[in-house]
Amino acid sequence: MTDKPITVTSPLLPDLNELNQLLAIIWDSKYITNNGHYHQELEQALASYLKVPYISLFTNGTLPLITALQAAGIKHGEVITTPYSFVATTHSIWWNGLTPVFVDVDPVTCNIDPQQIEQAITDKTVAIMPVHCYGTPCDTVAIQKIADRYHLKVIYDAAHAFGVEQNGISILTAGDFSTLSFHATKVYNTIEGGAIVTHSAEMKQEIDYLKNFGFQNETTVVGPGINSKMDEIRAAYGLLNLKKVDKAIAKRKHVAQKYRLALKDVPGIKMLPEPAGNVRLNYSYFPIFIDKKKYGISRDELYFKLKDHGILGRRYFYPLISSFKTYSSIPSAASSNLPVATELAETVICLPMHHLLDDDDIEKIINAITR
Ligand code: T4K
Repeated sequence: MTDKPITVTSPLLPDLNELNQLLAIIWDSKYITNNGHYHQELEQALASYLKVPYISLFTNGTLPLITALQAAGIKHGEVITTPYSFVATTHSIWWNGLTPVFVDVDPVTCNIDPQQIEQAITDKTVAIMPVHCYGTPCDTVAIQKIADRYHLKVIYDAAHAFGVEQNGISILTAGDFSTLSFHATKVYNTIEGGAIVTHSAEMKQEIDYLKNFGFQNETTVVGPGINSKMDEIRAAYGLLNLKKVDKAIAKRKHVAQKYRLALKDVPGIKMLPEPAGNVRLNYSYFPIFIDKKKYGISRDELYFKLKDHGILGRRYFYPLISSFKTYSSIPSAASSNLPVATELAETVICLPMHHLLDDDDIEKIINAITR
């Protein structure tokens, strides 16, 4: 058993010798960014691995959200979104000068509730930005029906949903755009990184212009783009990590199974149900929800007790985005409008979940919770 703190996650790292070999090639080529060889190779490899038609790499997972809204041509209006996410989701709406409209989530999946989406639509609504929270697929069919009925764009924040599939089809093909994060804390990482998945070569082209200042060629700028390109070093790192990601996901699945078995009968601890149907999960997070009355102590008491034992879970996603000062004056941000999300945020702890946890670590975590 290790005395080192057990962190909520640990980055998947490529083999250092293999990385050094690729670095030597990059050094030799002196081509280190701007759609270089490894950038192109990683885009192809990811499109194939993720079973998506078109993907554009980015330097993180926030700029794809900002850029997708721009690529969708949305300049004014309201975007319906979830408050139960990482703050980058809503920030991307704000950075585009659009108004976020928060609606409540489903208590079972933690994802945006389609019925609530429909009720929040006004004549200013232009788009929906759902999140596949913890990698659990949203109700993409219901969301698309609403989007079609009201002519709305759908931009999925799929930061947690790398490799998630339903009936053999990538969840990233839902909506108009899906965005990914390849941050160090994610199932698959390029240190920092991200991507947009789209449906057409034309849209990929548009996105590729926008992530390179809007340059179409040496002398033509098609729009006010930004610089959000991934460099060659991280693309090479990403290619190597792609070879290891399946094994890492399998290890995460093992951890999830152990947690499920050990915690299923603990009074006052709720876990997400395994999704019905043929879903390939990525086990990116393992949230538990604490009912103080039944468990005996509150979420925060447990959170800090675990910390004392060197177990560093995280309260993703507390506080709710809608409760941050930046957003709290928006009418839809009132907690009375978001009772389910408020409850989830106040009761959640994400347990350590990564490929390096061994059975002793898992036992230590389970003992600390069940004792
Ligand atoms: N949309 C959604 C739904 C997201 O969840 C995120 C990001 C985004 C959009 C935006 O994507 P990016 O622009 O970030 O690509 C983390 C991540 O920084 C963030 O990427 C992630 N979501 C969010 C949920 O979590 P922190 O502040 O909790 O991370 P931090 O630094 O406290 O790390 C957590 C633990 O991970 C540490 O205790 C130890 C371990 N760790 C972390 C790093 C960075 C390592 O072992 N090595 C490392 O290098 O935000």
